[in-house]
Amino acid sequence: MRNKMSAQDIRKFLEAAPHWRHDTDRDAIVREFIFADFNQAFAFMTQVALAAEKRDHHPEWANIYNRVNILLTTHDAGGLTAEDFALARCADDAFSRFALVPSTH
Ligand code: H2B
Repeated sequence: MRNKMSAQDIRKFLEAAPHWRHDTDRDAIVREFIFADFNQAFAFMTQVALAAEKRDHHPEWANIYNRVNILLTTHDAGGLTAEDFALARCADDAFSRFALVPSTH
């Protein structure tokens, strides 16, 4: 069983990754990513999906056109673990590689 993060661990993560927010009802971290268009949003989701599958740790997420909302929590642990922070960093890294201008089709 993976260890749940302490309040201090969560605070530290949020200081380093300020675009994420702690959803205390779910004991999850959430972030909205906004792209230039659907193409970029879906390309981003593909990258995060591959990272998730590799880590055997999967997001709860939704996509509406150019927006992707991600919620991360560890279902097996009933709250946040280091796996959630690691996948959040993967998502942030992937996002940082997108130039937020529409792709040419
Ligand atoms: N993802 C997340 N976010 N939480 C989990 O507890 C989890 C997962 N468990 N992906 C994994 C898969 C588990 O169901 C499999 C059997 O390893």
